[in-house]
Amino acid sequence: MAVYASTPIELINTVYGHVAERAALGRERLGRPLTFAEKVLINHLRDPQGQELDRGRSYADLDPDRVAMQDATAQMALLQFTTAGLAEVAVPSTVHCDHLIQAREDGKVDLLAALETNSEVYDFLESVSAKYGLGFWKPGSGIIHQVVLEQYAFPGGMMIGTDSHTPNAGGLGMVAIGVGGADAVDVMTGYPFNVRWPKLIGVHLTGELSGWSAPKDVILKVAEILTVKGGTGAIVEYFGPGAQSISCTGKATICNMGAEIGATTSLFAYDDAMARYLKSTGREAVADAANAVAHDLRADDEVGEEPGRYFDQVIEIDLSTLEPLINGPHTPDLARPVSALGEEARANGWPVAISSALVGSCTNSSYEDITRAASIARQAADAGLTCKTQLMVTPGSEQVRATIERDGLLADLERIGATVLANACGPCIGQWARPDVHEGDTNTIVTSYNRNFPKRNDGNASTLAFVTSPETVVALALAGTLEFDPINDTLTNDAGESIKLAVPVGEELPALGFTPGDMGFIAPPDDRSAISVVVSPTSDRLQLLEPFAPWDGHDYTDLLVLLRAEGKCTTDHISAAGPWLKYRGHLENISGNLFLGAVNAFTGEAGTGIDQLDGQKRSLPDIARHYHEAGRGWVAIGDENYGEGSSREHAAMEPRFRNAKAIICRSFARIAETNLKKQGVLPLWFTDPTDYDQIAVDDRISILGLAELTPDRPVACQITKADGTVVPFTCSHTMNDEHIAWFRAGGALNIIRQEQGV
Ligand code: MIC
Ligand code: SF4
Repeated sequence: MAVYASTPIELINTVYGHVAERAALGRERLGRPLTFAEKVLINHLRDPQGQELDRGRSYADLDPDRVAMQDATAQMALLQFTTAGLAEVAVPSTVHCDHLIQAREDGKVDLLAALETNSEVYDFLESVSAKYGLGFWKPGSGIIHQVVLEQYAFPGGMMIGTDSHTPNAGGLGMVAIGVGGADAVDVMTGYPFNVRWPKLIGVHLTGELSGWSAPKDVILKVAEILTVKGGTGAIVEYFGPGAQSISCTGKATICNMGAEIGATTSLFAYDDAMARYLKSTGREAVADAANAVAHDLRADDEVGEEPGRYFDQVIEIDLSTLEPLINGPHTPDLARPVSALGEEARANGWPVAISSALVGSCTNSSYEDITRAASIARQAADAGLTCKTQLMVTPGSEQVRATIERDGLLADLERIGATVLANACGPCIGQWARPDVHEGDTNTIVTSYNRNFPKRNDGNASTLAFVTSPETVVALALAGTLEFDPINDTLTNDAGESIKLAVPVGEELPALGFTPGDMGFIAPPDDRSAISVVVSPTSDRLQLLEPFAPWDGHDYTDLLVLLRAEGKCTTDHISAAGPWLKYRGHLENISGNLFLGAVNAFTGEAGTGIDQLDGQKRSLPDIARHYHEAGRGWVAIGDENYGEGSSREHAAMEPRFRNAKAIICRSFARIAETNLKKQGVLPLWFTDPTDYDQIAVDDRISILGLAELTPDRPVACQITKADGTVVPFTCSHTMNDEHIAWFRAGGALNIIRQEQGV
């Protein structure tokens, strides 16, 4: 399959060719007008006539137009793909090298270091891409979501990506869904993408942003309203006059962070701002094609008139009254006005002095973002101010970096002391060699990123991260303290003068157009027969996968309890990133981080437990290995929204590899739950949430009636207490017949392998 550096217009025309007809079919089937998300989904159904469309209940089979993977998740996805017996991927797919570059000095030095340290992994990804027909974006080309927005996303399209922030492309009107690698393997092998037919949350935007308020504030507000699990199972569709006043990249920021509320995805309807962005990024033909079907690239008119009839929930936001917000620490739904943070920090004993300020990431590194941030830097430098703390800038793509360099914006930021890092994730994902702060040092950082879980940026659980817009990050860096409100307070320069910052001014798009820089795209060669993919058996970074064993047909009895996770148990708690990213292609080695961040109720600390085979206290990955080697199955117990955050399927594959049979929780985040199903681990929900409290360290858990596992029917379980008492309890689950088949086969991949005759 030919894969290019951007989506070919022929592919887009094919999608647009049936959009009107499919929308008409959708209206007929549902007997009502459609929202935009529904139109896109119906246009990508494998069986548009027959597919059941019951919101929040049916599982739907969809055919996405593309697959995108970043280097930290692509390794496991492609290791799985290579065992499926196909000669090439069935849909256009790309790999983007962005997560493995460590921030140490500056962009150039760090990139060179990464090329050396990660050469084995990059070579693997490049050769596997070449062999199976995927496009390969080299290290330095940019962060997956920015590159996708600039090159591949198109209004009304649908894609999946092995990263939770894939919904970034919703800023350009795409249904873009973050998934685990196994879902990507399905689509790359020609199977449909299976997802629950989503509920719909409408966000009605009125008014217009002004002053210090930015698109970031829209999503911080939505996250505050919906909380980290409020979007689960839903698509968030933004609409109303305010939506049209936000730039395409601003929309992308809002959709990107929809991952933080657990939404399946978020999107905006096609409008002029998107057309302008398409033209500016060299895709005039896409804009023309979209204009021709514009009517079906937005909701039907009735939806805007009476949103309550078409959405399951409607949120109203008046952009004119939206204040600049900042969230954190430790959770993305804890927002308050920037002006209120200083006092709150003092009251809570959070350090008000800022130890580092970070701008950029896949969320906030557009041309417009950087112009707004640079406008603050420029006036500050002119007034004799410099940063009172370290300021680091991560451009989202090489195209943005080259353009902001050409236009003098990087120079503006450097004048106040900023360092420009590589076009990569860097400190957003723990890839930050930070000499100034050590484990246990309580300190405050501000970022324009999206997540702020403990250990997320620098691996130190005592770092408190607050998330806000890029321009506010720069203002706070100039002040060096959380006790600064850029709207009302002043700064003092070396001459002792009081300086009031003027409101940030941005440019939506570069007047001179974008300059591509060194793009770094490698298309797969036409003749791929001679390409071989080598994985050294002695490598500590890559390991070929052994298929997991199928279910043996027996109930699970007397499973050990590895831990009872207390409070948040995000994928960062289950499978930490940072230094562990280097093992993303080696299942055995990465299993050394299993649950290291999870607070275990049985020890009261993160990452430790009591080994039930010998009574010793040791690390959770060691205990899991011990159980595995002893041939004992186990369960992990979790609280609400287990697996919140990222798409990394390592959080499901590691327990599977170490012999977990089930994860039993009060509730699950969508991707984490699917990842467990895909690998053949049972995700079970306590029917009575208070049962969570009664699980003790020395309990044994049995899961019964597995031969009769049925959709919508509870599963009988029991606890055997240390004194022999048996306490029955039940769990529900969300498995349909297909998911149950995955469980029986020992994982979805085994079914693909059987069907391919491997
Ligand atoms: C993240 O932001 O947590 C990541 C790192 O991009 C992850 C993917 C991963 O763990 O590789 C995500 O968001 O899915
Ligand atoms: Fe990379 Fe951070 Fe974006 Fe994840 S959230 S893709 S780590 S920049």
